[in-house]
Amino acid sequence: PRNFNWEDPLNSHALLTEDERAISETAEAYCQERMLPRVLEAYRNEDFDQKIMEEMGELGLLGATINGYGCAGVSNVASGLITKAVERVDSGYRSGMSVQSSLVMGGIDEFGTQEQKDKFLPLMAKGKLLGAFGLTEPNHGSDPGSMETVAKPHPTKKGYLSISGAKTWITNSPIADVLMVWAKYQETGKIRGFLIERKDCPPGTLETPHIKNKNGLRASLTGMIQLDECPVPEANMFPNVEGLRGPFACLNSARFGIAWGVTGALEDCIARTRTYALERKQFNGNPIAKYQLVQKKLADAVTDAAMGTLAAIQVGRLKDTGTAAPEMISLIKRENCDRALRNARILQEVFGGNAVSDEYGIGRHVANLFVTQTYEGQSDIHSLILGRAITGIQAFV
Ligand code: TGC
Ligand code: FAD
Repeated sequence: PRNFNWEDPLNSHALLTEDERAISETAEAYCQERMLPRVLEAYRNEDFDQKIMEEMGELGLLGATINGYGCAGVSNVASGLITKAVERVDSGYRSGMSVQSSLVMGGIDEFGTQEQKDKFLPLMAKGKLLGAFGLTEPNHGSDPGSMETVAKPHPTKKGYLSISGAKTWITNSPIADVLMVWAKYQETGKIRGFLIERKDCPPGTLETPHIKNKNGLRASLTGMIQLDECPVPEANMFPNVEGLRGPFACLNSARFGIAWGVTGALEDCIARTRTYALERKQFNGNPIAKYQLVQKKLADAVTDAAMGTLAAIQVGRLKDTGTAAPEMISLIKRENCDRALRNARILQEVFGGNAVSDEYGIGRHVANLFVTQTYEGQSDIHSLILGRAITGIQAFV
């Protein structure tokens, strides 16, 4: 039978369970009906509507792979499908969700004490408490191991640590209630994770200034985290994880999510370009979709989106069985982000001058996809992670 579907050319749908299909349909319906109508204004005004997190919470889309605490406990593939639905609308909305779900809730679920889990996870699952993840610093992005933020015993408050330092480019930081900050613990010199609650910080010890005028990811809020001898209870430190393994374990899930999400953004670029190319006529009244050069652009993009989806499903299945190596996640994060960005840039050409109008959506995806290629390990850094695994020689320093 000739059942080729350009929207799912390799029939990845056939690899999904009934539950995964149902979750995907729920997420896609919410995103298309409720999120999409808001994105143009949000992007123009650099405005993130916090209600979106609560709406996602009501639908069970936050921290979806976590078992218990009001979370859905779904497969990694199902969570990838949710991410893809959100990023089909906008990478910025997916960013807000990734930080909440994969980085902060995922980190608390993996490394938190029972008290920390009980306190934060149920409210975060409902989107009523918002999280941020602070690893990157002004002088240390690709190399977080050299971070300068430090946690030392508090000089006056017993049972408290004092944290000082600056984090930058932090998604959600201007509005986050709980900030997961990674700092060097002075006693051992090792990196440890801390949960800093905004409401408990005395004035002047925590500032989270908004980084404005971004030229990508404008529907997501980004800021700094500035800590000046901020008192943090010792009970808010993750007890049993030290070194970079802590933040990188959180990043494994978030990077996996990005590999899924960007295929959603690319698929939206494909659908928008196809519609435009069929409607726009040039030379003898022909739709530009008739011209081979335009068709090749679509063929390349559809091929890369299909391959990216299959690879993400495979890694998701391995992740469910606990057998996904971090290098596999680096492989799909790098490849899917690079391909999505490259194809989106080329598809943008099909819109001619209209590509410059934000009404067409394609320019927004291109600007966003640059950021996806940069954060959570820039693509060249993932090349070096893979190169190290292939050769046994590390090339970072
Ligand atoms: P290296 O020697 O490679 O590793 C140090 C320790 O960490 C362990 N480890 C991992 N553990 C779990 N999962 C992983 N993926 C891991 N990778 C490494 C490793 O076993 C070792 O453990 P131990 O116990 O022996 O100490 O460390 P390195 O300093 O040489 O690392 C180099 C490099 C380049 C790989 C790493 O620093 C890196 O990945 N850099 C990229 C930085 C990054 O991804 N930043 C992300 C910031 S968060 C963010 O961008 C959120 S955006 C969210 C959004 O808005 O969507
Ligand atoms: P640099 O590390 O200075 O790198 C600059 C360039 O040099 C890159 O191309 C890099 O690949 C290259 N390079 C660096 N070292 C090497 C090397 N050894 N070999 C070859 N090339 C190299 N961080 C968080 O902690 N939490 C967040 O929520 C968060 N959200 C973000 C949101 C946005 C919108 C953005 C833009 C960033 C966000 N980040 C966040 C930060 C992001 O993770 C960093 O920007 C990223 O890790 C790169 O670090 P850097 O910007 O310092 O670049």
